[in-house]
Amino acid sequence: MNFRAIFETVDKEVYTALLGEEKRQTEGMELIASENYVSPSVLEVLGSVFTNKYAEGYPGKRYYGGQEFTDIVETLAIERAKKLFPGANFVNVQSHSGCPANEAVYSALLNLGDTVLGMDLSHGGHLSHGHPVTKMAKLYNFVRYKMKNIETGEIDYDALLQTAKETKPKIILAGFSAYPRELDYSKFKAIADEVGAITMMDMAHIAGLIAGKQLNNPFDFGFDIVTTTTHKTLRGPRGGMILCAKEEHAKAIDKMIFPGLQGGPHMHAIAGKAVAFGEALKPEFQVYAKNIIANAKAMADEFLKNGARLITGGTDNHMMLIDTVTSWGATGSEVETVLDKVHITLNKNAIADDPRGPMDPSGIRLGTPAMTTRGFMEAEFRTVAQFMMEAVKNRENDAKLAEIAKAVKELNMRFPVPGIEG
Ligand code: DSN
Repeated sequence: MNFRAIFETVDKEVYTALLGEEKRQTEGMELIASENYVSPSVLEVLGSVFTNKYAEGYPGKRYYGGQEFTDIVETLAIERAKKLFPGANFVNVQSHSGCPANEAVYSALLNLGDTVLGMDLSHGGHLSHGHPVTKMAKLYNFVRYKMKNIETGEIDYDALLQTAKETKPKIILAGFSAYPRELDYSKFKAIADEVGAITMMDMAHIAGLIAGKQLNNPFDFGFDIVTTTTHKTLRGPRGGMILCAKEEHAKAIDKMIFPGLQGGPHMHAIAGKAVAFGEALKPEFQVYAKNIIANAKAMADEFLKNGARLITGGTDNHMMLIDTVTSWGATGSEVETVLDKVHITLNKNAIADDPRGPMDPSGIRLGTPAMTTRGFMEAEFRTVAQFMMEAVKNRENDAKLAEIAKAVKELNMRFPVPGIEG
């Protein structure tokens, strides 16, 4: 049966939007550091009958009947995650995404008013690490650490220790959504041990690079808890996951996910996680992870060679942060807008201690996971950097922008998007 043809006749409006999005993704160059393209198998199971099933509880202990196949896929997701991240002795795959995963950990392990020590947002931390606008910041006391040197990305571990001694955090939280360097997990662990804190890492951005054995696994350094999304470098469906070394933490977190914060798990997403984790266990995923980093380094080199200022001076992972005001005399928002015109998608982003506001900050963030999935290698990423710099330089010249847009589209069309028929 041709489901697509049926869909077209039953809901023309959504069908037309779907075609539009497929065209946008095919013609466009996706440089948003947190996005990726899932495999056709993940897409297939996400649109499958698993979406029909309620499965409150956990495998073998559910509140509804008919769980013989949901139990299989959830158990597969858990066991595969344990293999991907050795040291994760207990895994919860039911969290709907990254923010809820972090919220579940705080809610399970903290009392109201307890302190968490996390990375400052403008130095790379995430909203869900206690930014004042969030609900979590009203319930718990979040204190901050920062980079010591913005030009190298070195974290100020001395200040981190000092703050930890002064504020006695219950959790010390590593992890970020805009930081291009590797963390020194052994230093986090030593500081946490000194003040009796739980160690937690939010690896959402780099989960695929850890699974692909290109970056360090926090469990190897004695970390207690790791949270993640499953759809960034890990290349699975949208979703979250919480991994624990110790049973006492895992038990409290499982109870907090269900029934504390969520009802029925999204079984189609959990089945998608199982498929994606199976893919990530294959040797070719390690090659993919290696290419992501090599491509990011090549792209960073191309920007640096041309005089751009990169926050931390380069990258060790999949992402770059560029100070566009200093580099090109354009705000992050202006750069995002002009690049949209040439089919290149990325996001404006605050840089460390940014004097500008969040809707028009001083920089951009970009990354290589999505286009590496499509097959771009270092040469293509260097070309992309050139396209970007050309477009920003000619931002008032519509004829030149049209020329660049055509070249970008031509390059993209040579690299198909998985799951979209050519
Ligand atoms: N929205 C994600 C990102 O872009 O980093 C984090 O939640």
